[in-house]
Amino acid sequence: MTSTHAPRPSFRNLKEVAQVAPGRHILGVANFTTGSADPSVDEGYPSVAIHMTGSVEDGFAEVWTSDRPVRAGQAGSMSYAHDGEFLFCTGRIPETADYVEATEAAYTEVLALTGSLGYRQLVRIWHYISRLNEETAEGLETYRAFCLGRARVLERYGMTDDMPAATVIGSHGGGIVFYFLASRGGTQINVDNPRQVPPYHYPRRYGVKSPNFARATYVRSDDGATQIYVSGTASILGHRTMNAGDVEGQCRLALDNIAYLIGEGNLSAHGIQPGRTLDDLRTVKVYVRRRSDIERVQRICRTAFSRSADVVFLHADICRHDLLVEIEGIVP
Ligand code: 3HB
Repeated sequence: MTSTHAPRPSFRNLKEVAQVAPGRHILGVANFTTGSADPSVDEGYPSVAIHMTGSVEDGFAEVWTSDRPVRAGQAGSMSYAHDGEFLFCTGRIPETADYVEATEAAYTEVLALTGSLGYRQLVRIWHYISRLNEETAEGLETYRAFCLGRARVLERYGMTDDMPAATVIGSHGGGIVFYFLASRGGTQINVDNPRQVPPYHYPRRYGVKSPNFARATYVRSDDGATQIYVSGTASILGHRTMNAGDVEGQCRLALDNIAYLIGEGNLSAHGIQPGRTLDDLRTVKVYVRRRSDIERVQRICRTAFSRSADVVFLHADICRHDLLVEIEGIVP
C-alpha cells in the first residue's frame, strides 16, 4: 500500500501565496479578494479569485499544499491539480439568468472530470454564489435554483446519499465560484449531527430540492493522517433556524453544533476516535450577514477557538434569510 499525505490548507497574505515551505507543492489557491476571476493554471497550479472582500487589505489566500509534486491541468472552464492521492479543482459559472441549468452543467462537468482523472471520492466542496438570496429570472431564489441544478445531477449519478461536507455562501459578485477536494480512495466517513436534520431530508418549504451535504467529512489516508472537514454550520436545530434576530445567540448555537458534531459521543457513533473539540479546529472561516455584527461575533469566536487557529471573518449572505452567522473549519 502506498503512503499518503493529506493536503494542508493555510491562510496567507495575497502577495505571499507562492512562498511555500521547502518540500511542499501548491495544489490549489482560492483568493478571497475584491473581484472574481476565472480559474487559471498560470503559475503551474490552479487558482481562482472570489469576490468576498471590500478592500484588498482584507483579502487573503487560502492555499492548499501537498508534500508531493503535483500535476496541473485545465478541463473546460475548470482548473485543477492532483498529487496522486488528492485532487484540487476550481470552476466558475458566470452570472446567468438560469442557475438551474448552469449548475447542472457544472456539476456534470465536475463528475466527468473526477471520473476521468480517477479521483471519484468527493471530500469537501465550497461554493460562493453572488445574489444568493435574490430571485433569479426563473422566479426562484438563487440558492434554491443552485440546489435544484445540483440535485438533478446527484440523482442522475445516484449520489444523493454520499455527498461530503460543503459550504454555500454568498459572494459580492461574479456568479458561482466553486472549488473542491476529491480523493482516489482511502477511508472517508461522512458525519451527521443528530441535533440537526440531514439537509437532504429538509422539508420542502426550504426549496423544491433539498440541499445535499454532510455536516462533516472525516478522512484517513493510508499513512494514518486524519482530517475532519466541518461544513458551514449555522444556528439550526432539527431543520429550524433558532435565535432569529439574535446574532450572539446564533453564533453560540453554531459553535455548540460544531462542538457536538466533532465531540466524542458523535464521532464514536460514526466509528471515529478520538473525540475532538473546538480547540482542535484550524483554518476557520466565519461568515457574518451584517457587517455591523462582525465585532460581536469576533468577540465570541476569539474565546471559542485556539490561539493557534487561523480565523477569518467575512461579510456574506447565508443560505437562509434569517441566518446571521455560519462557521466552518478543519481539524488537521
Ligand atoms: C449546501 O447547500 O451545500 C450548503 C449550504 C450551507 C452550508 C453548507 C452547505 O449553507
